[in-house]
Amino acid sequence: MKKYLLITVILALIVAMVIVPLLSKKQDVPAEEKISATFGFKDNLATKWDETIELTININQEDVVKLELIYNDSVFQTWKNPNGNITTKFNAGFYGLGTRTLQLLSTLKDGTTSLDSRMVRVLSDVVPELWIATILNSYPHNPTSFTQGLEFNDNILFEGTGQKGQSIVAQVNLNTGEQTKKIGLDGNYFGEGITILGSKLYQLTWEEQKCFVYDKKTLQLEKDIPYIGEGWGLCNDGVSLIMSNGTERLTFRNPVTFEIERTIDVYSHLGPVANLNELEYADDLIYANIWMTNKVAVIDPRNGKVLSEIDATNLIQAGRGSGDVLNGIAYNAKTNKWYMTGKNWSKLFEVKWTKPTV
Ligand SMILES: [Ca+2]
Repeated sequence: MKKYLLITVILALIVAMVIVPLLSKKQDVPAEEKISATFGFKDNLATKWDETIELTININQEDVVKLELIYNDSVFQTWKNPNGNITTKFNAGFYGLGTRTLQLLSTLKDGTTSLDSRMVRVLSDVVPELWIATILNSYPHNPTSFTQGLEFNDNILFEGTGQKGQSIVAQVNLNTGEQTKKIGLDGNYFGEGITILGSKLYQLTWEEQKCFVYDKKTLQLEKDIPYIGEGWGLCNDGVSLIMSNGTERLTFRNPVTFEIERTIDVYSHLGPVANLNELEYADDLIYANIWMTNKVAVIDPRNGKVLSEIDATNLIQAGRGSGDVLNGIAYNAKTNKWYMTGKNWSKLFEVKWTKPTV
């Protein structure tokens, strides 16, 4: 009997010392933080440019002494001792198109605060018109040119190309496709967009974070300017350089210092238009190749709204051959003519835009 009693006591001790503490051990998960005031809508919010919406705010505790509505890090509205739920009018287009943060900061009597934070996506109020690119004339294009920038200046065609070891910037004879003057980049650089402003030709690099500045007549390299991030397409409005980086964002830069002056986020009525690549500026509009598509977005430079979308599928069938994607759009202001090509295409086209017949 004593033996069984001993075993029973040992088992009881094991249960008391090991199993019970294990079962009763407090969970390490902190108590759920209570948010004193919350937005009435679920998850995040999508709204349109210039659309005024009604926000409902739920007050979840009685001792809230201050409530602040914060949009894009600025306090838009403040309530003291809010009583009951609140409804307020709000226009998210204040900072233009794009994705921003909307927050409710509530302060309790004892000074503790809590935050309800959401994302707001402001879409364009414009449904883009659909245009079709049709071919007017066909010219030879060097199929070894991995086109990254295409621009006319004083009736001369300039082209910048990519790929490490093959990147160049060149003056090109439109009729023959011959590169009449060219400069090759060091093999460490992958050339991207080009544009000409004043007497300078600017050429971006993809990941090397350097913009090369040349004399536009001699193509002699004068200097390079560092920048942060990727470089894709480049154009200018006569004052600022306008640069794409593969997202929906276009950055306006000072041509001397390369400092950022402003940015716009490019949106249609459906959402952001990303992968913006080669650019062209004409008649107060920005034209942007959309990488990996047959499309060009026509953008209002003031606010990033996509006004039209050009379908260039006709060009793919006629000129791509074994080449890569459509990329390269240039306007000749002297002749009022438009040109497009693609990476390693054997043809470059004079084009016009037409609206499709229904
Ligand atoms: Ca261009």
